Amino acid sequence: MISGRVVAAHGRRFLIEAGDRIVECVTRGRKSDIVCGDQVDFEMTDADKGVIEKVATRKNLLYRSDDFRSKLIAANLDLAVIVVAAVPYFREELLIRCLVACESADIPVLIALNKSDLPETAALHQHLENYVRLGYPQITVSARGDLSQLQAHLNGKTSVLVGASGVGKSTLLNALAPEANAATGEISLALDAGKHTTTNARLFHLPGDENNPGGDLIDSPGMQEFGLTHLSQAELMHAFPEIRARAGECRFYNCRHLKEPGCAVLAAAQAGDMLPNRLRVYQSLVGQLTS
Ligand SMILES: Nc1nc2c(ncn2[C@@H]2O[C@H](COP(=O)(O)OP(=O)(O)OP(=O)(O)O)[C@@H](O)[C@H]2O)c(=O)[nH]1
Ligand SMILES: [Mg+2]
Ligand SMILES: [Zn+2]
Repeated sequence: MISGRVVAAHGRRFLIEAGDRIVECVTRGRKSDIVCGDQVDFEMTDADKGVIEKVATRKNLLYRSDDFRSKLIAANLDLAVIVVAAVPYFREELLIRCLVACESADIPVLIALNKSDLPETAALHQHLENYVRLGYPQITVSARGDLSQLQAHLNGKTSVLVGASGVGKSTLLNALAPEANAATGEISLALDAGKHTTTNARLFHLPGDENNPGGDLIDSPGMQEFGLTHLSQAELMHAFPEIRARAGECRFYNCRHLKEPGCAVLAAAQAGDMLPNRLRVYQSLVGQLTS
């Protein structure tokens, strides 16, 4: 049996890195819940092919889910870099849902506002100050400029780039990891929307030097939605720092912060101490649990 790490997942075929070798592996039977970043044991079945026998227990797993299935993104992460951009558009609900998923999976996050070279970015930069106040580290970068600040956050870690399509995840990766060559696409101007250029998650090594150890960076396909049907009400409440901080201040001990009288969370929102969009997303997530 050989041990290795999953560096790419294409349906039920996986690329496993073992030492300096890359082996294409399949799974036994119909098992397919293996993801980029997984540590696995496999058996060779051919000169350059193998079959995965065992997946090691994960430190954490980032995934989305709808009513029908889970969509695994990456496992064993030290950091999730949530990439946002003002162009083609900023989707705040997607950011909020990514943050909730990372909070509940215990994955540290970094919000990376990309495309700082574009004039549209300034207003978004200001808006994202709200997230800094919530305790989320944030940096502003341009994939076409100096990335040393981002690099510093990635040093020695396994990180994943997540976010909407067209925000520049693959462009950032290409700038950081010369080996990557991930396809980056021109935005379809006609639709004013990002094209889905990346179709599969893929792990790349970041070069290090005498001052930094490099790291590993996983590129992931852009998403339109981030389903969170796997989270319970308690997990949802805990995943919002501004709600978590007010736990116990509501009149009712089992307050769901929807429209209960004496609710400290609703009072905070009323007073401008919670972003309306965040309250709205929280309430719609909790509402879906009970409907
Ligand atoms: N002006 C500007 N354009 C950028 C920057 N980073 C990326 N882009 C452009 O944004 C477009 C989309 O970039 P991608 O890297 O393909 O975006 P992505 O997030 O990987 O998209 P998906 O793979 O679909 O999820 C491309 O046309 C890039 O050239 C940036 O910092 N500034
Ligand atoms: Mg991409
Ligand atoms: Zn309440």
